[in-house]
Amino acid sequence: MDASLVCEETPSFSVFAVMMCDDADGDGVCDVEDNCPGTANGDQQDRDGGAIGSACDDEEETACSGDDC
Ligand SMILES: [Ca+2]
Ligand SMILES: [Ca+2]
Ligand SMILES: [Ca+2]
Repeated sequence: MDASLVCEETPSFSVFAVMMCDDADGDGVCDVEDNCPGTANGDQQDRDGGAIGSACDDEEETACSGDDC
């Protein structure tokens, strides 16, 4: 009788009761929606609109941004 997987325990997800998604940087924005998954930027600011948040957009620092060019 093969019972190797019959009694597989289901782990409790109570720890994730508040955080319903992965949020690596803990800024309250889910990784899948976070434009800077590794940098806390709750405002999700993206000055150049390049889909990468200003907080972690290296190119944004050097890129000329519109009106002030
Ligand atoms: Ca986040
Ligand atoms: Ca973030
Ligand atoms: Ca950007």
